Amino acid sequence: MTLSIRHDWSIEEIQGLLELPLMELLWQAQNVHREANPGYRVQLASLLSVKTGGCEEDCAYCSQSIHNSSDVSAFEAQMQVEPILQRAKAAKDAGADRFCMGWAWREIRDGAPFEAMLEMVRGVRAMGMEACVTAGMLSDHQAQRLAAAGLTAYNHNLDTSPEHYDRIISTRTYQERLETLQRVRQAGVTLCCGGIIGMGETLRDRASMLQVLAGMDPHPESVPVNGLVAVEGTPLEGQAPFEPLDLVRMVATARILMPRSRVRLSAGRESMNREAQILCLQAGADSIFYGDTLLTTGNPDVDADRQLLNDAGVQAAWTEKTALATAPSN
Ligand code: SAM
Ligand code: DTB
Ligand code: SF4
Repeated sequence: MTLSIRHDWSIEEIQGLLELPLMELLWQAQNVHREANPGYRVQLASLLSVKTGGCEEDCAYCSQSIHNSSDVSAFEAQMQVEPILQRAKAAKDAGADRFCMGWAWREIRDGAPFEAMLEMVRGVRAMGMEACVTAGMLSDHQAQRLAAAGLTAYNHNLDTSPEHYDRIISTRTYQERLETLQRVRQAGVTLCCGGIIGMGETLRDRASMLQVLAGMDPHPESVPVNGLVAVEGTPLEGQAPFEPLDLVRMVATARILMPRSRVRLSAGRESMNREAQILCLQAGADSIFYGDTLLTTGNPDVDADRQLLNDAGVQAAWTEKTALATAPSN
């Protein structure tokens, strides 16, 4: 089978995939996944919050917004490069292949914390790991400096569909998100861009978000699929839990739409049983966040994840895939 890479999916086509009988959807996703990822390798990415809380944006799901009243402990290590690199080394020793660092900022500002960020990126790359940063909006010049420091990927999510977006965030527009992504792409850094389910969106919203992602050329090299972690103190704290099989469907559909991207099974695994997580791997997820915490919330512990991968019969992947996905299609 030759994988066809398309950027012109309609919302109806994508919704049609999301609505397929589960077995049929899994079969289609499996065919794509086996071709794109022989051997079912899964990338292990560790996540660390370098600057926690105090963010000016009002994202309704986020514990770190000043507009919400969640209790997050401020881990102020943004100027301290060494402790962060020690955490990166520990992640590498535990088997991680990618180290992702988060700053709860509306946008990056120039100055000492940004210089420290560049040092952290250089240090992680020098250890032989991929380095990913998520820190809000940035300028062209900042994107270029991150690229020069060796940054592998910049994470900036769409979060939801353009239609549902206004119910989730008011302080930053969808268009601003797309412009940030464009700046990252132009600087030659790969994109990590995905979204969240379980925030009261419709099936059409899910299809619409996937359409924006699949419409990007090239596709984002990494597509995180998050299930909402309903954090106390956020406007979404009372949201009904997402249905794990819906996350399986999102992963499978993302895999069909973006055959060569890494589809990253991200937040929400703590509210899924092992079998649902294994279904996500079967549906085409080829990366997980690995380590006991995400940014401010929990994640399955390392031993449980080793056991999970072992029981699923999949191996950890190494870095060769990012380069493959970066090549523009046709
Ligand atoms: N300020 C940066 C930004 O928004 O780009 C930094 C990190 S932000 C926390 C990264 C992403 O994590 C968000 O865009 C969102 O998709 C996801 N996320 C944050 N809180 C979440 C939650 N409670 N449940 C699920 N996903 C979440
Ligand atoms: C992404 O899409 N998910 C990760 C990563 N990118 C930065 C973050 C998940 C955060 C979950 C909530 C928390 O721990 O605060
Ligand atoms: Fe700030 Fe990012 Fe949280 Fe939004 S998701 S409030 S931008 S840290």
